[in-house]
Amino acid sequence: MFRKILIANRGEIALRIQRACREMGIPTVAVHSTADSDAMHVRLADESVCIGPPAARDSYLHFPAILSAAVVTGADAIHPGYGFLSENARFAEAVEAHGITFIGPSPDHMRMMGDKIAAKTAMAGLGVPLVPGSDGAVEDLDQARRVADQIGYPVLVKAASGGGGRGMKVAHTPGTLEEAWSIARTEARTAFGDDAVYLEKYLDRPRHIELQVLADSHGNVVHFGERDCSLQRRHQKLVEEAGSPALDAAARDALGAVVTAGLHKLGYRNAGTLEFLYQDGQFAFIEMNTRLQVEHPVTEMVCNVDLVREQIRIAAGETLGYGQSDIRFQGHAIECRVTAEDPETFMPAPGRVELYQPPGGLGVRVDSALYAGYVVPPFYDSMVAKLIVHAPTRDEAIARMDRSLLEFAIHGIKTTIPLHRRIIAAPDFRAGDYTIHWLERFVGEAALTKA
Ligand code: MV4
Repeated sequence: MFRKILIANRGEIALRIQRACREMGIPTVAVHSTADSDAMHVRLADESVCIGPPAARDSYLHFPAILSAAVVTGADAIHPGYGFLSENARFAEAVEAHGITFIGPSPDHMRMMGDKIAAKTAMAGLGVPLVPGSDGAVEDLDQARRVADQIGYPVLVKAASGGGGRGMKVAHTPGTLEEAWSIARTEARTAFGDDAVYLEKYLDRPRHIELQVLADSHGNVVHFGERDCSLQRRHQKLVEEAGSPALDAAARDALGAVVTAGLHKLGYRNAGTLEFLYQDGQFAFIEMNTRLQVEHPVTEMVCNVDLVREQIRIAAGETLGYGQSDIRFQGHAIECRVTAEDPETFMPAPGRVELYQPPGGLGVRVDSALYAGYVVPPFYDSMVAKLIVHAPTRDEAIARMDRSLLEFAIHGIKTTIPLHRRIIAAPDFRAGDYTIHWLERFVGEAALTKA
């Protein structure tokens, strides 16, 4: 096992990783920018190193600062968390070049999944279902026209290096393909420095369902079921649930069997999440994330597993020690991501937390690095807390989330707690009847009734 783990992140996820390490008896090193000297992840770490000024590119993204912090403190492993350097293959290589273990997949697998075309090609070869589309990259507009005619409109032009919805353009008719094509390519070039694009059939009302997997370095691969992440606004997820209200056990088992067999063949290692669009009873793979995800707690609650502990054990070369039949799905879990934003305009609202009173009781979990007196800095992601509830049934989980949101008091800054209360009360949400477009309509309607 590792002697000391450096956590290359901040906020609630740095704390989450620290908690797993402490329970495993592994000392931790926190790194922080000058804006985070008073942060909870620094206060609770065994050791901390200041790695630079507030701008992430000069601190949390700065290879030399993080690597030197690991070397001087004698850390023998680095956990990247999510965001920042978590999916950076060059960083993983640099870590390994220093004789330090990167807690994650191999750099080659990270690079493969970072290229959406390579990821789709690999998954197709492994029997994972895809959205109908181009076979690899589309080189020019003529080829785009031929592919679009073949798969049928509407089509989506997507950037190979894309993410967060950037470099993605829909063409509803042949007459609009040229414009979609050139906008997507330009956006891809400016945002990612790579203008490679591909084409897919545009699905107009899918759910976003993702599957959590773990693989050890001895060929054992298991899945921990799905999360429904359809409730998003501008590619920011607000609410996630495990399992999906749209799936039954048979559908989950079938998808899980295909995916775990595929990743076994691929030789994948550590945690991974496969993203699917789900429409009309069909799954279509779109992307794979090679990191721990923000919403991992809902999976932990229904499967009674510590995914961070498992990531660390796998990176240290241990075997999983259990198989798919040992993994049971118990009850239902829901997560609300609370951000420091105006709940109506979504304007960032950093500032001083005057009072912090998290909810409690049976089946309630709060992952947060907030405390009374803390000043939320303006430089980073606005998420300040994840409220996760677990209950035997979905209806009971909804009731538990409702009362937990009522108990949750964060004073001094604006938060999205009031919006979460409205979402949880919405009949469509209660019925599990929503797609990736539901939330944007819901918040749009609210703005209209106000005006
Ligand atoms: C799609 C799609 C519809 N059809 N692909 C958005 C970001 C990227 N991860 C994939 N995305 C989408 N790909 C096809 N063929 C709709 C989206 C999409 C979306 C997907 C998941 C969650 C939220 C979304 C919001 C808008 C569009």
